Amino acid sequence: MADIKSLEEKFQSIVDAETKIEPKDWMPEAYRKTLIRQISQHAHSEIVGMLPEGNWINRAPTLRRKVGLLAKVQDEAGHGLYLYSACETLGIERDELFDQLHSGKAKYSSIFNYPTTSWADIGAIGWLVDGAAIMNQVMLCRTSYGPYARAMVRICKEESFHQRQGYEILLTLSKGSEEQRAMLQDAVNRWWWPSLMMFGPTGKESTHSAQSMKWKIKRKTNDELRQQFVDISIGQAEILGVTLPDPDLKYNEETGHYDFGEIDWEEFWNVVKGNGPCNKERLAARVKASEEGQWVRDAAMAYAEKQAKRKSEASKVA
Ligand code: FAQ
Repeated sequence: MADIKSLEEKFQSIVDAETKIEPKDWMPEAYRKTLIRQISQHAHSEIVGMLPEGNWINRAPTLRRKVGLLAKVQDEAGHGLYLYSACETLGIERDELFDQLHSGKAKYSSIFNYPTTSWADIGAIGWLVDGAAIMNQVMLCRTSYGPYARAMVRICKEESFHQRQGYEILLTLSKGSEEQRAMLQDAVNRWWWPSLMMFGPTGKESTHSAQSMKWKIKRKTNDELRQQFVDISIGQAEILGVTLPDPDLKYNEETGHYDFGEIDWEEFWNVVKGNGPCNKERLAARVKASEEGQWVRDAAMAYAEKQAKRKSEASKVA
């Protein structure tokens, strides 16, 4: 018992000294579990996040837009793969992570349970959803676990491109016809609040924050990041000529930040618990993709086994 305590103290002093924790280092079991939970939820979010946008690849308005969107959706797949790999360094198999997603045991970001009903939604996802994701992920480049921090550096660079491709789509719509401007406003009306929810629950409802901040897994609270996101979005909305759907948005001279209205937390928890507009559809799509891809994994395993067998037979002969 005393041993564990001194190991934990030593671990905390390493974290406090800003030295990265690496896979073979000793770590408290709860630290490992928290990381597996967060990194796997993050990986699942990237993979499920391909679905709402994938819906528009064959309906993109021009070849240039299609190429941009295809590249973005492929990047999300890559992010999922880096993150699953980072998660595996903590001693969990990828199959188990997939089982957790497919059985509904693992969470993924609430935002991907909303539908993409118009082309402007693709712009709004880039501007707001990727924008919110970057706000959160920049701090994760300094997270205490080495493999996660290193994966985040590359992911953030790619997310910045995603944010700009989305904003550019909206900028083009903002200079278009009345109908296009209405489509832009409608998309912003639907994506604004769910984007604020992405940062996670507020105050004490954020049950993991205090411990994760102590371990420097998280560097800022959900509320701090949400506020930063609101503050930077105001000027960007002005350039687009859109109104953010919150009558309570107002600059506060005292705090130097924008005050904003009450988030509908009932809606948030409802979506997190699996009752959002697209939860069932999203999970069904992932389960179907996994089942249909089983033969590829089986073939790859059979090939690897055959190669290993040949290699061991060859070494016996030699
Ligand atoms: N949705 O105590 P906290 C992207 C859960 S990637 C669903 O505050 P924590 C790229 C939370 O898991 C977007 N559940 O938790 C892209 C916990 O439940 P549990 C994803 C949520 O971990 C863009 C409970 O509530 N980004 O968008 C959500 O300290 C465009 C209590 O919450 C990441 O995953 C939510 N929004 O803080 C792809 C970043 N929020 O596990 C395609 C990494 C909270 O106890 C297109 N993750 N919950 O059952 C993080 O930074 C953190 O995990 C937070 C939550 C900040 C998300």
